[in-house]
Amino acid sequence: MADTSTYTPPKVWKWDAENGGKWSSTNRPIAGAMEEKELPVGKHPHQLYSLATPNGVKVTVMFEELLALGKTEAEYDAWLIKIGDGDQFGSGFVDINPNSKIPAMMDHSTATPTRVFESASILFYLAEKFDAFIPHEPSARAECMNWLFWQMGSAPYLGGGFGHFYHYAPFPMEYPIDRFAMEVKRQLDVLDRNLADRKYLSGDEYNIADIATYPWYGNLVLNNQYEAAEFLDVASYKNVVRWAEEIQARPAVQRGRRVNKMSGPEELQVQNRHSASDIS
Ligand SMILES: N[C@@H](CCC(=O)N[C@@H](CS)C(=O)NCC(=O)O)C(=O)O
Repeated sequence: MADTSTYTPPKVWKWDAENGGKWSSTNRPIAGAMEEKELPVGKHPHQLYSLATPNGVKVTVMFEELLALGKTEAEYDAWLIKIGDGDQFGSGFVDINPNSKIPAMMDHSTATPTRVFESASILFYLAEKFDAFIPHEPSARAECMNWLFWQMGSAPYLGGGFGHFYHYAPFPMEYPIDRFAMEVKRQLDVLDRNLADRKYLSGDEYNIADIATYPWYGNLVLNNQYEAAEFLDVASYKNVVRWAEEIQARPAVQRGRRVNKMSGPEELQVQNRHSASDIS
């Protein structure tokens, strides 16, 4: 690899707010609220504040799956959080998620409202609350959690690593693209080997491990994000492609993908969702 770097790190890192990257207007090295801003509250028990990124879609798919199963008490209002405009730094949002990242949820059906942040924490909370999409038997439950936690630990290499440098960075850089492409291909191979003799990630049943993993790795192999299908030769991960196609065909997944969406064809966007009829 050619040594093309002209950058020498200073003794102490300093924030360059104008570094020009895709997210430079919102990325910052400090936490906490930047402005007073209350969040709206709708009439349903669950108030979701989110955006249809892979982490956001996990939760809207979960809600739509629960409703499709007939769990009417899983009704929810989904409010759009525009992370490009900095909505995640408003005081109301930070009260729910001190980490200032979507998705975040309030459950108003508990004695005092319960805040839930981190996508896997929300999936687990809803799975336990509605006794759905999580196995009961201890070994099966452990295997489900293995893959759920695998996803949470792995996807940052795909999104923050590979996706950032391949798709969003202001110019192509060989070293990080090479490093993260190698890791993402290794992860796809992990998934592919696991799915060789299993229908779903943790066995025969579709559950929160699949719901968490599809929006990242499913969308990647179906070329729905980063336009990297050819670069990563995703077609060679045949079991992952089979699994992703099957999940993508589920009506609840089709519905969940559209909630809090603010890009793509306008007729597919449901920026705020308050009832089933909002998704035509
Ligand atoms: N580990 C978190 C990650 C959430 C996350 O990274 N959310 C991104 C969108 S996918 C976000 O809100 N970014 C806004 C920001 O970084 O300011 C989860 O799974 O909930």
